[in-house]
Amino acid sequence: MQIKPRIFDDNIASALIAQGVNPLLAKLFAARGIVESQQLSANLASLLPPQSLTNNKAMAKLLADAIADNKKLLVIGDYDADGATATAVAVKGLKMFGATVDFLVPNRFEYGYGLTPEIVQLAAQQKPDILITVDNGIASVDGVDAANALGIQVLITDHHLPGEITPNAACIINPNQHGCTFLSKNLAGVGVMFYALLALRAEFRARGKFENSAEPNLTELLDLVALGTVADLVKLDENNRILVEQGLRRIRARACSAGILALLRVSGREPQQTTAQDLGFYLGPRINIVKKTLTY
Ligand SMILES: [Mn+2]
Repeated sequence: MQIKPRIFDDNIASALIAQGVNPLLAKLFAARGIVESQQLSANLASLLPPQSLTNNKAMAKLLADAIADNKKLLVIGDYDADGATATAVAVKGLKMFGATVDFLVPNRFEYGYGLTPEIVQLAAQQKPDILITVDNGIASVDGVDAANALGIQVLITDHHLPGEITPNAACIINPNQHGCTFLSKNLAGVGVMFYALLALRAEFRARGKFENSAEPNLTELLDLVALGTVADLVKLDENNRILVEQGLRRIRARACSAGILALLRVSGREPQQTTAQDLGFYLGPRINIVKKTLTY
């Protein structure tokens, strides 16, 4: 075994100490790229603004129009932990705004990965007006063409790196697409979908939809966002750390999905003491394993 010391800048560590950070922690934080104590905040108010994700405003308008027109939405997910939680966040979140929405998680071995033309054929049987991909879609050039040919609009939410050609979708949000200026490139698929919902709520707020009714409380979805983010092994940068910490707090307070409580139970974990490690090593694998054993 080799022990490799992490290099840190003494000046930064000293500045953190001056800002009230414990001296040992200051060194550890400095070695992990923290330069000011503000970055340690886990407040939701410190999240990057939803409108700063390129195209998210346009996405929100399309979703708000679709919901207002009572269009039939179909979420196209994936069945690893990020894809599954992104699907759940999409369906639960869109329903909070009154959407008519269902989901389809295709068998990767039968239909391939992403929005393939085969999956579009399968989805078309449900007669959706709009397909919304979560945690996939950025590479689905042929699938989006197939959907367009059938008159089905496609909205892509993804975080994977794009290829040279991007699909001809009505809207794409992806922090890693060319030209996206969003400051965190590390959102998981579930985080991207959560950001779409934050922008949608802002759009409906601007349209006066909540003047006589309560705004949906999107923080109720953060347990799932935390699970997908940790299980997908994306970098826990400042923005992701806020999402995960807030989700963990909800899980510890048992203010979370019944599914997460059930996974904790079969894992022999106490909800009150849930850590990111539990999400990564006990819960995530219990969702991911399904893709190897399930034949549906
Ligand atoms: Mn993912």
